[in-house]
Amino acid sequence: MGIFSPGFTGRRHESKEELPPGQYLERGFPVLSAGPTPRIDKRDWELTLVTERGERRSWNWQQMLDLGPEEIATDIHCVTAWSKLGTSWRGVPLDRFLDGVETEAQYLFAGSYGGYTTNMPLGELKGRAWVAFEYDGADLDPEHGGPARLLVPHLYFWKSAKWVNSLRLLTADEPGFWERNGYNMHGDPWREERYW
Ligand SMILES: Nc1nc2c(c(=O)[nH]1)N[C@H]1C(S)=C(S)[C@@H](COP(=O)(O)O)O[C@H]1N2
Ligand SMILES: [Mo]
Repeated sequence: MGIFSPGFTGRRHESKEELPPGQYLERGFPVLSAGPTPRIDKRDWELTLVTERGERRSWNWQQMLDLGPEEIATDIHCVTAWSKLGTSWRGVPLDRFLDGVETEAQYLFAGSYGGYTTNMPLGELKGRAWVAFEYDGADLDPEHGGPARLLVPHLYFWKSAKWVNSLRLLTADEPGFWERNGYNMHGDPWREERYW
């Protein structure tokens, strides 16, 4: 039932315009951070991908932009039960970072400045995950993960690691910060995969 318009180049609209079970509609944009907000200058920002064999690739801010960002229109769902419909973002698809990477990995383990981590299955992220750096036409606020955060809107929002700076490819699943504290290893809001 999702709306997807592949003909409209450079823009992705993936809003179901519907609330998953147990969610309510939020008009504001709550901030949920497990610790203090790190202040990372774009000039110092770096993202590192590490494969299961220890091969590494890194991007600075400009190199990340050179991968080709796109507009994203999507709904987001927090496990604390708020959802926002039709939010607008700009970000680089995860697929671009994985281009040409040889891997047998089945899981992505994202890490952030400040130490936050979260895990998710890699196979379902094609076309559905971004490194996002703009929200609603403006630079992403530090409180919301700026300069750049992961955006994985088909899973509960705790999987969208703010201040992302590492992407580890794993062959065996590993719990991240909230997953070690009882949150679901997958986190599909349509199946209410909230906790273990
Ligand atoms: N680095 C980091 N990323 C994080 C979090 C966090 O505490 N630290 N909280 C997660 C949770 S539980 C949610 S609901 C969303 C909240 O994002 P927001 O503060 O932009 O609403 O970020 C997720 N990403
Ligand atoms: Mo959350």
